[in-house]
Amino acid sequence: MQNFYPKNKKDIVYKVLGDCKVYKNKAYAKAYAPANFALIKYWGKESEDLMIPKTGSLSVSLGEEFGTTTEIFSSNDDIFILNGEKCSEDDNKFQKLFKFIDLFRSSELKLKVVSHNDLSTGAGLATSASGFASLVLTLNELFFWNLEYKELSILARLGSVSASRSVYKNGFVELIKSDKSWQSFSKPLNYKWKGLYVGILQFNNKEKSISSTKGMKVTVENSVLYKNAWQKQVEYDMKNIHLALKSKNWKLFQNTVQGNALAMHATAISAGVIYWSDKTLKVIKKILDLQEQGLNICFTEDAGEHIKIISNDREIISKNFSDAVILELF
Ligand code: 2P0
Repeated sequence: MQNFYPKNKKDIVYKVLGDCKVYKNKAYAKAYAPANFALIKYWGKESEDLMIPKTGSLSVSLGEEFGTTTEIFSSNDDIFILNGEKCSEDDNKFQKLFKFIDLFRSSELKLKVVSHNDLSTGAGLATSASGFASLVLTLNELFFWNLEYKELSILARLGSVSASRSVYKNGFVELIKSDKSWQSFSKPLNYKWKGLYVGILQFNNKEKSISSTKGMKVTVENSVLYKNAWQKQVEYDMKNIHLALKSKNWKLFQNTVQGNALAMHATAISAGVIYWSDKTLKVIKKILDLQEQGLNICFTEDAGEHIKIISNDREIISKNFSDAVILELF
């Protein structure tokens, strides 16, 4: 894959699929991909056309229970059913989905796509990640591609950068910003941390007011803090998160994860992109208080008002946040 300079997504698709690019398909395929949440955030694109992130990122996948299941049927018409409801052709979600599928199919092939999210769509709980990852895994079945996970992660990235990390069902995953940046891909990491819990605190089912795609674009264009500091922040945090995961060093983990989330939101806020609500702030302050008392608890927050609480003691989460949906990560 030397000296290849793609001009658009289709060029990348041709390069990745190579010989697989033959238009034959099954009548039906189905696959699941988990949501993931980032411990070291992706925020900002180097190229929007090629979906290349400015930096690497690192996440944890949420396993079998929190993700998206996608089924695809061959059909007489393009149809998209999301969480039991048929999407209109004018709907942004319908258009985004089929624009993506167009990268892979012949113009005659019509498809019915049925997707179900376990978490609220568009609320900042990584449904776009699990959505595009499950779509790519389903297309891999439908079109007999038999691709490696690395290649699937590159294709999922073309739908949504964070989807690249969601092709892996469990564990920690790193998106590597490759030197040949069109090839940026995700890989699973060997670290395991038994007894690590996450509590998802979802305040409502509303879609976020600013999409992540727009929020990060506005940040990249307008935040001086982002321009001067974000890349350095990620490099620093990436080193520390690897050390923390390797040695299961809670304090280093807490400071790194929380610091990275706060830094991401600081850059966004400095550009006027605010995802926090009063509830978010209240929970953050409570967690900081609990840390002052010496408890092992920290938080992260993505592009939405909801909070993910992390602890190595389930009871610390359940006692202090009775509304949190808690899952063990390993
Ligand atoms: C992440 N987020 O690393 C970061 C942290 C939100 C905050 O990836 O434009 O839905 O489709 O690539 O992947 C959300 O952004 O955005 C996201 P696009 P995406 O998880």
